[in-house]
Amino acid sequence: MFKINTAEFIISVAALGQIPSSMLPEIAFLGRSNVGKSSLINSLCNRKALAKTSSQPGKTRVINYYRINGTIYFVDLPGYGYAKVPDKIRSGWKHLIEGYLKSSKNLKLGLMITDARHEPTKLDVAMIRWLDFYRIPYGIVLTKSDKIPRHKLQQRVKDIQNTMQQTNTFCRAVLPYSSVKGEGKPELMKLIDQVLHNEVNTNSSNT
Ligand SMILES: Nc1nc2c(ncn2[C@@H]2O[C@H](COP(=O)(O)OP(=O)(O)OP(=O)(O)O)[C@@H](O)[C@H]2O)c(=O)[nH]1
Ligand SMILES: [Mg+2]
Repeated sequence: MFKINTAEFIISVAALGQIPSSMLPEIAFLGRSNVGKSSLINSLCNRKALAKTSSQPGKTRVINYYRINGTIYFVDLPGYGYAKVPDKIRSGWKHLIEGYLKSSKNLKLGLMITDARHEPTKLDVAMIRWLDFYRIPYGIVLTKSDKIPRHKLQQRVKDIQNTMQQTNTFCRAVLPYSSVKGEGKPELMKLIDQVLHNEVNTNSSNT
């Protein structure tokens, strides 16, 4: 089972040219602003403030790299879809996120984070299509699961699983998660472990 022993902040990147060249495998965290990407990183690493979190949307405006166990990178991407952001900044984020997805050769897994209380947005669906287009394996993580009644959560997981089975090939799992309660952590760690150790199961058709 994948276990996190050390986690350290490495670099914030505001432009594609600054992306570190490294051979370490990467796991990217993507999703709308304020869905809990940074909180998820802290929860996985058992740290309170490794990644900066905020109740104010739009906190992460750069790509943040964290090195885990000295051997892999967690990549915290800027949250998209926050309405109150000037167009110019928004298009800058889009450029950064898409540029990263397009060019990252070491990206092993995308974690697409959505708020368990809401259906995935149009932007989430667009992002999922991107991941499929670039043949990047991904998991869909329904975060803030502590804020929704059990039966609704189970129904949402089922609905998304059904949609994924019908349309997508690169989705590996749909997992509920609570960064407050730690729910979903073993399952997510297992998925990370699988992609890091079982290449056959990930990019096998990406030849
Ligand atoms: N109850 C609950 N609150 C959460 C959970 N995850 C995140 N939050 C809260 O949601 C807010 C946003 O969390 P962040 O982790 O900063 O979200 P983000 O996706 O990194 O946001 P940006 O950096 O703006 O893109 C904070 O107030 C968190 O405390 C969760 O699992 N449960
Ligand atoms: Mg953040």
